[in-house]
Amino acid sequence: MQFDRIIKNGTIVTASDTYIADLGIKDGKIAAIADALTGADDIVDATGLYVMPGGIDSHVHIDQPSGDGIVMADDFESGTRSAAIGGNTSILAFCMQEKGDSLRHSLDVYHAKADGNCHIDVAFHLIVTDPTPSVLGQELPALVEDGYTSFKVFMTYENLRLRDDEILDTLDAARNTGALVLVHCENEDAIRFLIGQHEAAGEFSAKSHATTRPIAAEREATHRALSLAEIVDTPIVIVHVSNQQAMEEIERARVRGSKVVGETCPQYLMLTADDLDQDELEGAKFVCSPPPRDKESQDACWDGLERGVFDLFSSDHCPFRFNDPEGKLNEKGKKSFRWIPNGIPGVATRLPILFSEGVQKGRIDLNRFVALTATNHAKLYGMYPQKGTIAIGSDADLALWDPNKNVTITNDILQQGCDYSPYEGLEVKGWPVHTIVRGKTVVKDGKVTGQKGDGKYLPRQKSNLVTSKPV
Ligand code: DUC
Ligand code: ZN
Ligand code: ZN
Repeated sequence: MQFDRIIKNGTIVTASDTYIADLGIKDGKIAAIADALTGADDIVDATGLYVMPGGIDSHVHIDQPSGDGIVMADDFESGTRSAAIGGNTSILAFCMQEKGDSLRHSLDVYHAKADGNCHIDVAFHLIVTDPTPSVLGQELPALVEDGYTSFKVFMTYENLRLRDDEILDTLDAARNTGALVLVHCENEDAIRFLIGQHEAAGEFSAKSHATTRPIAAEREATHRALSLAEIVDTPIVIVHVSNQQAMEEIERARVRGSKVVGETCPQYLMLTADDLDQDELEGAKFVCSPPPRDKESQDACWDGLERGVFDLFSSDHCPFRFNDPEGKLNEKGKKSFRWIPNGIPGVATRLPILFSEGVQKGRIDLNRFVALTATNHAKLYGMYPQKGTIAIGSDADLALWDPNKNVTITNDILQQGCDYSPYEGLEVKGWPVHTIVRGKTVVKDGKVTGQKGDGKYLPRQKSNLVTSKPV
């Protein structure tokens, strides 16, 4: 047979085009795009469906150490299963360096967790918490050559954050090695000051998570990160942007000539600080950093997606079970917001939310949807054109969308390790009914048809932002 499989009569959508055609798949790759293809026993009828590149979620935390007695709700099996349910075919997960450990050791630990356990393809960003001369001067260059071409640094969390001199050293190492740096921008000293004030005033409930991490703390750190990157003359990614003022910092840096990419996430479109201000325990479900803001900030983030302030729409999936002593309601977390683990689940709901709220409501078109959820991630993180598009020679990573399928989000359909979704009860129009990884259907009509091990580890090229290669 000429092909292993043909996807027939679908409407193919890429970041630039929308057209009806058949796709021929051979050995996990797209081998032909044409009208009326024949030459396969396995035919998938995609009449009335959109055939899109599978989602690439480039901001996912899985099985990450999260403090004494706290355990993340997803391992690589459940996290990638849930990602596939939501139409994703690749994720970039974070591999966190624990202080004192080498980056190589950290990667060995994460590979042991992930390899053979994933339903979809996985790559790693590193999180650098201990930027010693040997980490920056020796390990990092070798790891970039090995395909670990991006890493994140934190400006917040006492045990994770880097100080400005360390950030400068790290950005400089990135510039020298061709790595791309992602920055979590919140001012730790300001947050600690505010936590002290809240505790002195006897304010311990979840809503204080939002008031101790105000917009000014995010704006200031965003400005500082952009300034430090400008001083070193290296590109950066500002992740999980929540509001207009941080967006303005990104736009101003671009006007000055900086190469900067902005990312936002569903929580900044769909949630507000009021969600934390429910019953003091229920509010814990919505604790994430930066915190969700207000209606005005939601509108600003939508505007940023439409205008191109943001090139990336990621989930920042960071799941902790709610009703669990190892999760949100751990003993200390029940008593103070300060001990509620930061992060919410979202890898399965990212795409349906943007499709329903963005495409169906006329805020963005289908091609922008694909760019924001797949193509831009592949280009920025060195996976294009193997991933992130529908073209001859690319991996046959596809999500087939029924634009008319109405779904009410409930936690059970997401098949994740978490015991809740922040979006339970949300009605969405449009759902990925078929997820295909390198030619194999791993989810069909909400049922997992693949198995763990279908997903492979993905080494990556350097970012197009670093190499300035046209793509
Ligand atoms: N930063 C993230 O990127 N994810 C979850 C928590 C955090 O602080
Ligand atoms: Zn972060
Ligand atoms: Zn994150």
